[in-house]
Amino acid sequence: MQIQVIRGDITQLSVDAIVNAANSSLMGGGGVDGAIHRAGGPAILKECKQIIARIGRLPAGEAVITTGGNLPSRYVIHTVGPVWKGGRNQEAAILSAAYRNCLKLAVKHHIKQIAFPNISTGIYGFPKDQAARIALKTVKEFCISGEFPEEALFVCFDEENYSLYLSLTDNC
Ligand code: AR6
Repeated sequence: MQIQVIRGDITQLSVDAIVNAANSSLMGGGGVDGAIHRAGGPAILKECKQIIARIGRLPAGEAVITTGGNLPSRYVIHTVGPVWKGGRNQEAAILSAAYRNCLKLAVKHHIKQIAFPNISTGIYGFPKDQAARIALKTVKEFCISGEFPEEALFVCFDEENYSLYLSLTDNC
């Protein structure tokens, strides 16, 4: 899998799928979630409501897929990262599961390019350095497990995450 690090707004990307750092209600929120729903329009929320009617809530670490609505990207994969509570509440394992389950959904839907925001590192307060290491390790390990998307993009919105990802990958 090719791994790319870029800085910018994930809603502007034209890829097969972008990932949303949502909450368990899937009803939208602030941060990247708010930006995706604003830019993607009501079709995304409509599908989220149908999913929630079926499953109740999306547990942290799991992922579901909807249309990209008005976004340049075809799909949105919604996942829920862990809320940081000090690090002894399975936060690392849940964050890793969130990335992994997005990748599994991508494979299932023949998605070749998947773009991730820095899940949990905003409102949910996960330390950025640890989160970046977990994200990269999970994506790399996924490649050993069988089928995988051709390209994973890490889209960093803030300078701190961007510098971290660059320092942890080869394209620095
Ligand atoms: N494009 C890419 N990354 C972005 C964008 C954007 N347009 N906007 C923010 N980020 P956050 P969380 C980055 O808070 O921590 C929501 O209310 C941001 O700089 O969006 O997983 C949900 O509904 C940060 O690095 O998500 C949940 O309630 C990263 O995205 C809660 O926030 C994640 O920050 C989820 O919190």
